[in-house]
Amino acid sequence: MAGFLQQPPVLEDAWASDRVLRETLEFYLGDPGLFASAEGFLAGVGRRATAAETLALSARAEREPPEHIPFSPFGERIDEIRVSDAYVELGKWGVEIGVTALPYEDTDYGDKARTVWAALMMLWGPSSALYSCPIAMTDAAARTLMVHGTTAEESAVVERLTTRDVTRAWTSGQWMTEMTGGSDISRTQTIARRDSDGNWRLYGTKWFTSATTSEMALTLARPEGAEEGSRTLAMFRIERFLSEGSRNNIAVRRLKDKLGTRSLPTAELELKGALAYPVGDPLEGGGVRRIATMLNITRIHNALGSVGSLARGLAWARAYARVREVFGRPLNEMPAHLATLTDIAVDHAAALALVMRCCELTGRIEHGTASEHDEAVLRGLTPITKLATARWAVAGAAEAMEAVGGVGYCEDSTLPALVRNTHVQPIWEGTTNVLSLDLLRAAHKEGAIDALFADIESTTEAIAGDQAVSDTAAAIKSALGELRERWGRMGSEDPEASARSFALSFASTMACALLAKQGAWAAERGDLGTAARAERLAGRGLLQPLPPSDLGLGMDRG
Ligand code: UCC
Repeated sequence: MAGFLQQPPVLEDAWASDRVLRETLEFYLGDPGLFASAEGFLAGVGRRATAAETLALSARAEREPPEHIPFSPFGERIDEIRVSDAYVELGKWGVEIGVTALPYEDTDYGDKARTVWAALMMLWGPSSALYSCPIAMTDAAARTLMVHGTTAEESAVVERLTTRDVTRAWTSGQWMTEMTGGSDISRTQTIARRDSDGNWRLYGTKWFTSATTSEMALTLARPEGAEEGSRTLAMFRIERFLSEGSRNNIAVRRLKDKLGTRSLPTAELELKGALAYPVGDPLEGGGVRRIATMLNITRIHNALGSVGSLARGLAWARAYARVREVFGRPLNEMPAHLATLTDIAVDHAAALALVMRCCELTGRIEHGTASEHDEAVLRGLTPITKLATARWAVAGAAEAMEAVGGVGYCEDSTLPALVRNTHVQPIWEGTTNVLSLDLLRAAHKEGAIDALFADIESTTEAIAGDQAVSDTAAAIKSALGELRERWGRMGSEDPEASARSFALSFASTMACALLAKQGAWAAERGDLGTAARAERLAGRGLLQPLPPSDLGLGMDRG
């Protein structure tokens, strides 16, 4: 029977087809020689990221979820977690191309290494079948041990976490969440007890431990006898196996049955006197402050994951629009459809701008070239970037699935997995509200809001006279005026209810300023795309509605 057969969409080369990513990297590097050198290897990664074999590995990892084997055939407790070899292979590829190593290597990129690395993550991440999760925690643990560690053992661990040699490479987990709270860490119940031989042992239950096959983790525990609250918690390094190869006293209660991230093991663990090594003096407390170093890096990884979801969703939607015909016209010529894809593209560019700025500042801090202003900006920019990009990604992934129609709703299109996996973004490493409250903490403790205001204002001033973006600059200025007023009002009332609306508005305004600056630069080189994206972002409105005045309505008490 000769009938209609839809030509399948084919994903394009992830680097060669992503003009926005290439332009953004070139802009942030600010040096054609460095860009050419980065492009030399990113082009190869981009080709492989969307090659049929890689996509097949990704899809197989999604179909082969981890398995918990509690006992050996003869009844010995082994608590083995088996993961798909496709997932492992995608991880090895990542380690070899430097997803954990590049920021720590001595390269010509200097303090721009994080920027090049961000582009690398944009290419590898969406095809990694969530191996990006252990990589996030590995990178963050390495940085945390470099900042807070002092011992030779800690340096040796950092070397394992940052090597490209897959035969020696370790990954790290982050065991923080307990049944008492994922957000409120002060309620941590795990106790650290010191043995007569001076070793520390941990007793407690960790309720969400992702990438549980990692060789080590950083975790929090309360030294026995220490006061309640978060200040007394200490940070520990813990390894799954002891030096002689036997298992540490860690039992796997069960694997979580999650909406998405199915290729990735997330377990509940019982620490039954597990040997652990304090990072710093555990009796001093300060564990939350120390593990916050880790959180700030994983939050940037989270944002990279969100940009990756937007990029991959958009790539599928574009691929489909190129081959699909409707009402006698190619789908990619239908104005309604193009308007929808344009708004996903604007969100993608905005999210990419925010995360690139975070990586630029992180690179400076890591290389000792950051100013105090840079540090304060990054402290505020990290939570708003994480919270806003996650929300944009959830909306964008759903929109991309809709753009592929009924086939997009079917598992074998891979779009349902994209949508499921993207839904974890606003949840892991702090929800939208928790991060909005973190912005308030950063404002009060580290002057982050003042630094962010100053940063956006100086960026906007610098481009106000540039014809390609002058209207956008005026819109940013007006949003900034309103944001300053709102911030002033928040100082005289309880700011918590307004925190979310304020943080989301700040994120859009900051993203718009960054895009406008990049757009002005690109316009001089003859490309008006980014200026147009910035204009569209501003045209959609940079400010969120104020919070409801009657908070009782949420609980039906109004
Ligand atoms: O539970 C989770 C699992 C979700 C499901 C995952 C499934 C699959 C995953 C797939 C992955 C791909 S995720 C939830 C993880 N939990 C969090 O993200 C924590 C959220 N909570 C927070 O962020 C809180 O704000 C805390 C815990 C960081 C702080 O709470 P406290 O107890 O109120 O602490 P303080 O007193 O405000 O802060 C303690 C110290 C202070 O410094 P000092 O001691 O010098 O005064 C703070 O300034 O820590 C400092 N601090 C920070 N410093 C707090 N946050 C930060 C920060 N972000 N940066 C720098």
